[in-house]
Amino acid sequence: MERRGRQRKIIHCDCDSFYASVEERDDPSLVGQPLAVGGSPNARGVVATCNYAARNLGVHSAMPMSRALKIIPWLIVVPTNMEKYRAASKSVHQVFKEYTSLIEPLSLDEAFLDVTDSDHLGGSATLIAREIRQKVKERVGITISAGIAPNKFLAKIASDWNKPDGEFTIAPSEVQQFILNLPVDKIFGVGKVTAEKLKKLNIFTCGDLQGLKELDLTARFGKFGETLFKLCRGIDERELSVERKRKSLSTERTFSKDLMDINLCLEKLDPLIIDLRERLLKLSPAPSIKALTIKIKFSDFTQTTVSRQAQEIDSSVFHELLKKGVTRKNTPIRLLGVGVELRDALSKTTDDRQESLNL
Ligand code: DCP
Ligand code: MG
Repeated sequence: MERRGRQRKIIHCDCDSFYASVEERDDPSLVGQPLAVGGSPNARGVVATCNYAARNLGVHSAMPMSRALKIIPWLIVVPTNMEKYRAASKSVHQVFKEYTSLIEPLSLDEAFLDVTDSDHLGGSATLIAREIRQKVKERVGITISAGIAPNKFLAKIASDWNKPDGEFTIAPSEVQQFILNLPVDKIFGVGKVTAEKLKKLNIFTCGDLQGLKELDLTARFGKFGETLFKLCRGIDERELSVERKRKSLSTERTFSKDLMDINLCLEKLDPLIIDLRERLLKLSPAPSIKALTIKIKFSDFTQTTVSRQAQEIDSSVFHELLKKGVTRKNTPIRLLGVGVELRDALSKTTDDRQESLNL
């Protein structure tokens, strides 16, 4: 892989007390008051999140609302309004997109950004993170914290370091020093059970963990031991899982003998349509079709495509498109293809007015 071995620049962004911040933005009288967003205490609801004023008094996410109210009787409780949070999330993610297309969204309020190849602000990941935080504040009206580091593991830890409304950079040269004192339970995958096991071995920090040989770790923790060996040294090679939206899907066939007439072409088209249908069914989530497309390559290697807007696979539409396409040249056909264009694509719209003929 090209990028392997290169020093990467990863930013982890995470909005602060997200739902609560959106509610405070929309009702400034809530600011500074302990506030919880979530289900009603009577209906055994739980705290989805709470602002830092409530956290400082001991309330936290996933706590029963009735318990939260026992801890802070004057706690203000606001019901969740997902529509509002989704809109805010969209605006936040819009800001991310201004800096890189390599984004791994983790939840409504959280994402990894790979800005290794970004030219913004002289390529400084710290300055990019700062500008993102500023823009989110201005445009969305909430605060977001950021962690900047050479990999996902460290970036995620760093975003929590100065929360709320903070940022923290772990430069490559600082990784070794930083990791030494990091408690082992900060490593993802190290839950209570593993942390307890390690404690019995007198291992509390990543520095302590570095004292164990890789073989010891795999003997004790299996495959996870290998991961632990790397993580406690600040090494995490995971790439971002970037969601790439499929814009189209197609299947085609080159024939061993050129097809001489339209009936033969129509006959060869049907298995291709069946294949396309099957491939579409395998896509998850089920995509929404925008247009059907026929591709024809003539024996002189010129090719043409014909498309029409459609919501579903329809053999008769493909047949019509084929008939239209073959009339464009009086030459035998060496390849036929069928395809669909999918919705939510950034590609140009395709309809009968935009047929192309690349002769
Ligand atoms: N959430 C939820 N139930 C949970 C945890 C979270 O409904 N058990 C929702 C509410 C949060 C949002 O997801 O606002 C984001 O989750 P985070 O873990 O990022 O928490 P916050 O953004 O609220 O706080 P923080 O400042 O710690 O990021
Ligand atoms: Mg958050």
